[in-house]
Amino acid sequence: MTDKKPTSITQYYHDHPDGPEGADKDLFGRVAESNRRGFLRNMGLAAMGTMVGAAIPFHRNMPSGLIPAALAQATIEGTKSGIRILNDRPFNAETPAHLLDEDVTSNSRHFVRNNGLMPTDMDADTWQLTIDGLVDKPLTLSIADLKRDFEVVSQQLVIECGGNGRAMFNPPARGNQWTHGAVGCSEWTGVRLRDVLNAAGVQDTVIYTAHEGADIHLSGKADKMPISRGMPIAKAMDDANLIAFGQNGGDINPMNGAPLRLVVPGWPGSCSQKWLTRIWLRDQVHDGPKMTGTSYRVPKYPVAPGTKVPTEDFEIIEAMPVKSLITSPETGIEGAPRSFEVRGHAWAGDTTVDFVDVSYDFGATWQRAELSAPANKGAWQRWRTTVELPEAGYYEIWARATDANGVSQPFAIDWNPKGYLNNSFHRVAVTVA
Ligand SMILES: Nc1nc2c(c(=O)[nH]1)N[C@H]1C(S)=C(S)[C@@H](COP(=O)(O)O)O[C@H]1N2
Ligand SMILES: [Mo]
Repeated sequence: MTDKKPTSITQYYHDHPDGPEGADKDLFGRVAESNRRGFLRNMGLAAMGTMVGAAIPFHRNMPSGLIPAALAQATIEGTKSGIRILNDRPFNAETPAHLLDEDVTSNSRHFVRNNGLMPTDMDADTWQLTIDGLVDKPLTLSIADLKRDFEVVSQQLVIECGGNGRAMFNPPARGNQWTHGAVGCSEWTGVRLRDVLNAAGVQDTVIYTAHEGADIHLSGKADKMPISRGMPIAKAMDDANLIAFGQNGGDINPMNGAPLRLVVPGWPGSCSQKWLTRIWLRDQVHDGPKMTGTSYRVPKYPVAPGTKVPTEDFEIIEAMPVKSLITSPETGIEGAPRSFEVRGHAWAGDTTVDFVDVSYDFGATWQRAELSAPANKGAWQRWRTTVELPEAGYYEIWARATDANGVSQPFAIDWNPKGYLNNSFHRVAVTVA
C-alpha cells in the first residue's frame, strides 16, 4: 500500500511499490488474474472509497480486479469526452461515429487503444528518443533537438486500429469489441520520420524498423514491453510519417502518447508507437511483442468463418482497406425530416478515395456524394450529400467508398480469426416522421 492518498486509479496502480499486481493485491486481496471473487478489504476498501468518494455498500460482490466505472471515467475526465470505454485495464475507448463529425478530430475525441499501462513519467523536457541498430550514427535526441534540427510540419493524419469493426464478426473474434470508432484524424505536429532516419544514416542491410515506447506491461515487469511493432523500411521512409510532439496545435493528449509518438497513416494504428523512446533499424522483420503469431496478422487466403488457421499461414497486415464513416445523422434518430444532409469521412490506406456512394433503400440504388480532396497525404476526406426519403418509416443509410484503384467497401467481409480489417459499409438507422 502506498502511503500517498491516490488521486486516481491509474496513479494508484502506477505508484504502487510492487507494481500493478501489488495494487490489485492490496485492493482486492488477490491478483486480478484470479477468477474467484475477491474482497475489497481494509486499506484497499479505504483507498477505493476515497477514490470513488463514497462508501461501497456492495463491495463484497465486486469481482476481483474490477475497476469501478466511476474511476475508469475519472481517469479520462477533462481530457476525453463522450467516448465509450470498452476496457479499463488496459484502457481502451472508442468514439461514437457522430462525435467524429469534425473535420479534424479533437484531442478529447480521439480514440484510445492501450496494450499496457501508461508511463508514469511523460515529461517533454527530459524525454529522449534513440535511433540505433543498423545506422551509421546512432542518435539520442531530446524533443528540443528534434525541433531545432529538423523541419517541423503539421499534417492531418488518420490513425485506425487494425481491429476497428471487430464487434461485427460472427463467430465473434476475441479482443476489444470495437464497433466503428477506433479511428481518428487529428492534426499532428512533429518532424518527418524519414528526415530523422536519414540523419542517422540508414545502412543498406536494413529491411525493417522496430519501435519501442515507455508504457508498462500489465504484469508490471520492467523487462516486458506491452507492444513493439515495426514496418518495412520503404514504408518508414514515406514522407507522411511523423515523429509527433503536438496534437491539434497543443500538446499530445497523455492517452494518445505524450510527449512523443509515431504517426504512420494508412497502416494499422499499432505501427504508430506511443510514448516513443526508441527506433531500432533491423536486417530482419521485427519480432517484438504483437508482431508475431496472430497479432495484427491475417490468413494469407480466405477462410470459412470459425476455421482454425495454422499461425504459419498468417501474414502481417500492411495498408488498411478503403473505408467510410457516416458522422451525420447519428444512428437511431427518430422523427427525422424527409430530406436531410448525410455526411462523413472516407479514407483508403496508402491511396485516396475516388468516390463515395450513399443508399437509403438497402443498396438497391446509390447516389454519389460530393467528396473533398484530403487536406494532405494521410488525411481522411469529407463527403456529403442530401437524401430525399419518399415517405414516413424506417430507413437505413448506407455509405460505400471506392478507392483510386477501383476497390470498393464490401457489404460483408471475409471472416478472419482475430477480427481485423472490417471495412464493410457503415449503416445508420433513421426513422422519418
Ligand atoms: N507504446 C504504445 N504504442 C501504441 C499502443 C500501445 O499500447 N503502446 N497501441 C497501438 C495501437 S494497437 C493503436 S490502434 C494506436 C492507437 O493510438 P491512440 O491510442 O492514440 O488512438 O496506438 C498504437 N501505439
Ligand atoms: Mo490497434
